[in-house]
Amino acid sequence: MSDTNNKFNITRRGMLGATATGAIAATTGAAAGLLGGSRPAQAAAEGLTPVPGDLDEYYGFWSSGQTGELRILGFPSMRELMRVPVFNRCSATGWGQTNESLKVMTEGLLPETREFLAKRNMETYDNGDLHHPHMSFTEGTYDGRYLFMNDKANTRVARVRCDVMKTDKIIEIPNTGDIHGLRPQKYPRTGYVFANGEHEMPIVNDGSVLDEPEEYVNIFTAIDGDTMEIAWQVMVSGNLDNCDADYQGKYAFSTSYNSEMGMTLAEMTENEMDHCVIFNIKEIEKGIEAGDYEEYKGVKVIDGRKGKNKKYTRYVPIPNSPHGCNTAPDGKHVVINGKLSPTCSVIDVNKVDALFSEGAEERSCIVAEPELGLGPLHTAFDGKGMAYTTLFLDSQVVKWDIEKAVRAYAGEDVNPIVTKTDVHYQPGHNHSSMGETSEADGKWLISLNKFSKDRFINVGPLKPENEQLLDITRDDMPVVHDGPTFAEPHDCIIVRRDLVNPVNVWSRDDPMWEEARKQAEADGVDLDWGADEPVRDGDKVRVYMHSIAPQFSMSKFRVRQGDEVTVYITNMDEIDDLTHGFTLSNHGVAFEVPPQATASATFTADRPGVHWFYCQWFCHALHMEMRGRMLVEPRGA
Ligand code: CUK
Ligand code: CUA
Repeated sequence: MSDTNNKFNITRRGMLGATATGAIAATTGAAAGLLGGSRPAQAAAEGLTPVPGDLDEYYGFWSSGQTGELRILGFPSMRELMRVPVFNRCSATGWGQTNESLKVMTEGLLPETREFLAKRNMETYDNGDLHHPHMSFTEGTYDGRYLFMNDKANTRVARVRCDVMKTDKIIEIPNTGDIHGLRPQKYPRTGYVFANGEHEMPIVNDGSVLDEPEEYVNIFTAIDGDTMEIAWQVMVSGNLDNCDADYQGKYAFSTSYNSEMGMTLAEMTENEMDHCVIFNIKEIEKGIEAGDYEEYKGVKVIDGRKGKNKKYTRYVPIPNSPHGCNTAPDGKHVVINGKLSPTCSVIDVNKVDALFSEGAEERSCIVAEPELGLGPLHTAFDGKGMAYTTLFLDSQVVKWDIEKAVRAYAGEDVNPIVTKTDVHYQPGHNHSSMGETSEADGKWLISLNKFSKDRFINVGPLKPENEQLLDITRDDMPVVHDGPTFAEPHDCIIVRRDLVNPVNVWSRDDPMWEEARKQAEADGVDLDWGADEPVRDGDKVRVYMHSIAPQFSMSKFRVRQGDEVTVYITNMDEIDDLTHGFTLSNHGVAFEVPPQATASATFTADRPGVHWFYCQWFCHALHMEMRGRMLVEPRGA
């Protein structure tokens, strides 16, 4: 097997023969042929897409689970293009260390969290569990403004600006435990970002309650995606898992396991039926307006628990422990994935109005419940009436026909299952190109598999995950690519590239370094060009430098032992891809400074002597020479 060029032959539709095995043999041969001569030319001649140097048709925005970052892939080549630190600290970019990133990471924390962290000598958390990245919508499709994502580990929601692909807001969600499911409102726009609190908590969690289940609640949160402030919360019964919004702007849906509100495994799985909670957005807004809420930690909380006010929520019984929740691009169907049940339950959104009327039958909005296989977790769509569901236990993806499933449920003798493809192994989420929008195009499906087992050479007991690309333009949906990933993408979206338009160079007016701008102004320094000497302010010293390849504007500066030093670097290069960095050796200080950006870090100078700082981003033929010295004069000298 040739392994060097696998990336470039995997998407080669033209080569795919009548069977998937034939295709694999053919593409392997092609890869071997690529090893000599001009690769791009030869690859092009062989009909490979994309050839080296080609740009992808889609952006893939990938979560990274417990790594805490967002990843950007070129899709369908599956080339990893960028990592955007979000909840994690990043050695390369200085995220979690620069003042600019620390502001984003700390300003949205609750006061008690800050206090708690301060006692541990921490400014902020430096880990996160990022499961669900989703883009803002306008009228049912992606609009390229923002990406939103959850942190299950520390109960937060973050936003990434798509113009610069950097995190600009992180907020902690009060009154709840561990944000899991997250989806933006699709219509008319985002609008709200819906976030599920996974683990139930006593609503006043002050240590006085442990074993009184009736004191525990779960919380559904609506965040204003424009301001990143919490609009309202709804108290519900049962753990909230995943969620999605409709294409009408009327309802949101959350899967909910543990309707028993049990604390142990036995208690949690007692009931045959759990439920899907449907939130009536307009009624909740009216309720907030009318003052029908309690305020907890400054947030308006509506009581939508089972058996309470039925205007706000409805509980649709679903077989034991449903997991994924996916609205189909037809704007009509919402698929609730069974997990412990081999079924998916399909809700017709047009029947939800009636569900909210008095005396409605609890399951009257369910129009199909096909039996698909073992462990259905998540469903993707092709926009042509087909659904693709991952079967965790069967290690398969099943393609099924939504309309046939509806007819079968109505009693007709039809089989909705079209085909099943083996994946390797144990798939969690899957996603199709543009599949969660009204513009689903039915070309590609990615299966995010939790286990790779024997699929790659052994790297020790901790194995990579395995992501597999399936061609869904073909009826037999062959797997056309394998790709290992580090811990642990749960979810992703695949976005047509014309919808995403990042800049190449920062704007000097960017709000990201607002604080630096104000400080420079107060110090009478031009932040763009910096100062010739450090600015002393008691024991605080501020060093303003600019960088233009291959030089920093200061080749040396002096501070005194014990000074609190802030170094501000402004990259005055205007050329795209000309990133500099600033590393101060033996001080744990390092960060990126992209073109036309300012970045800063603060540290205590406590080691007398000469310390070199250098640019750690290879920027120029004289990059190694891009350096300078900090002299720390001993106290009392
Ligand atoms: S969850 Cu990971 S497989 Cu957090 Cu979206 Cu279903
Ligand atoms: Cu500037 Cu390397």
